[in-house]
Order: sequence, then C-alpha cells, then structure tokens
Amino acid sequence: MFKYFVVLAFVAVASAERKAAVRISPDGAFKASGTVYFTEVAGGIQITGNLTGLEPGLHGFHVHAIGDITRGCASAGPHFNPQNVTHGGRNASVRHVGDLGNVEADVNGIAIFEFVDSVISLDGTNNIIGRAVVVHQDADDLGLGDKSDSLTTGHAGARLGCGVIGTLSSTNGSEKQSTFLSITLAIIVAALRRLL
Ligand SMILES: *[C@@H]1O[C@H](CO)[C@@H](O)[C@H](O)[C@H]1NC(C)=O
Ligand SMILES: *[C@@H]1O[C@H](CO)[C@@H](O)[C@H](O)[C@H]1NC(C)=O
Ligand SMILES: *[C@@H]1O[C@H](CO)[C@@H](O)[C@H](O)[C@H]1NC(C)=O
Ligand SMILES: *[C@@H]1O[C@H](CO)[C@@H](O)[C@H](O)[C@H]1NC(C)=O
Ligand SMILES: [Cu+2]
Ligand SMILES: [Zn+2]
Repeated sequence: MFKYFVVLAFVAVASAERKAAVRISPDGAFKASGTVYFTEVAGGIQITGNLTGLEPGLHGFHVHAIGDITRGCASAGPHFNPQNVTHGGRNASVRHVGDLGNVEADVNGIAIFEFVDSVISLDGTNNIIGRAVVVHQDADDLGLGDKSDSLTTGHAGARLGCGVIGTLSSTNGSEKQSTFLSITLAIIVAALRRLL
C-alpha cells in the first residue's frame, strides 16, 4: 500500500511543475518553424527545442517582450528586458532576461537543443508566458561585437520565425503547493497506518 502512495506522490508532484511551450512559425518568406518547451527544473527552466528550416550555423534565440505576432515577428517588440539593462549572452552577468544566446543548426538546417537557463521564469517578474520567442537569421554576438546594435540585439539580424509562449500547466503556484502538501500528508498517513 505504502509504495503505491509514494509512486502516486511522485507522479502528482512531477506533473504539478510549471510547463510552457511555443510553436515557432515562419515570418514572411522565411522557413523557420518548430517547437520549444519550457519546464521548471531544479536549476531554473529547461529549454528543449526542435527547429527546422534554418541555414546551418548559429542563430540568435531570444524571448521578446510583446506576445503579439499579428504583424509577423516585427510586432513582438524588443528583447524582454524588465531590468532595463544592456544585451548579453545567456551566461553573462548583465543580460536581458530574454537573452538565450544562440541555437545551432546542422547541415540540414535543423537545430535540436536542450539547456537550462537560471534567469527566465514561468512566474514572477521574469515570467515569459504570454511573450514571444524569436529565432534570427544571424548569430547573436552576445553583446561582444562592435556593431551599433551589439548591446541592444546582439546584431542577430532578421526575424526568421516566432511564436507566443503559452502555459501547459493546469494549476498555478498556490495549487501546486497545496497539491504537494496534501500528498505529503497522504504519505505520512499511509506510513503511520503501516506501522500501527
Ligand atoms: C524535429 O522536428 C521534425 C519536423 O517536425 C521531425 O521530423 C523530427 O523527428 C524532430 N526531431 C526530434 C529529435 O524531435
Ligand atoms: C533604460 O535605460 C536607458 C539607458 O540607460 C535610459 O535612457 C532609459 O531612460 C531607461 N528606461 C527606463 C524605462 O528606465
Ligand atoms: C553556459 O554555461 C554552461 C555551464 O557552465 C555551459 O555548459 C554552456 O556551454 C554555456 N553556454 C554558453 C552559450 O556559453
Ligand atoms: C491560484 O489558484 C488559487 C486556487 O484556485 C486561487 O485562489 C489563487 O487566486 C490563484 N492565484 C493566482 C495568482 O492566480
Ligand atoms: Cu531576438
Ligand atoms: Zn537582448
């Protein structure tokens, strides 16, 4: 009996983690498309993506501030930057919240990637839900270039594709916490029953 409660608890807690996803669609004549998932993990947000229709090589990859793609990727606004600081790489101490660096496409134009970012979030000030993901034509210079837009956009060029990030979670933070508490309680009760 006890072991079933434990299994049930792990399943419930795992499925209570916040998740979000975005479907990337091509802008205009470009071909970039695919999906990106965002999942809460211990060190931050795990980002898992599969993009196709790119030129081989590095492509700037950012969360932009506005979840509006009604006029293509142009209406997604600038990089998501709630602290109003300069552009940087994803490991830089000074960066926009939305600065996720580059993704790399192989010879077939496919970028499969997975990394954890400790700055973006699925709640609070750095919440990316409802904002846009944009993949660019050129490499993001991570703010280290000498171009006039290195410290605002990383000189990453045209917007090849984009989409609006939506939640995949059916619960919000407080529900998650109460689910966790009630499951912990269930485990304790089950353990006590077993002892008595
Ligand atoms: C990536 O997406 C393409 C196109 O939808 C699909 O054919 C391919 O299997 C996917 N690759 C992975 C590793 O998910
Ligand atoms: C953001 O920073 C720039 C450059 O320091 C400054 O000119 C601008 O007024 C700031 N904007 C806001 C909203 O604080
Ligand atoms: C960021 O740092 C991590 C951990 O040190 C490293 O694995 C990763 O390659 C770095 N990413 C970039 C884009 O520099
Ligand atoms: C989260 O859900 C709980 C329970 O449904 C609700 O009381 C609370 O207002 C919600 N919080 C937010 C921030 O939406
Ligand atoms: Cu961008
Ligand atoms: Zn930026």
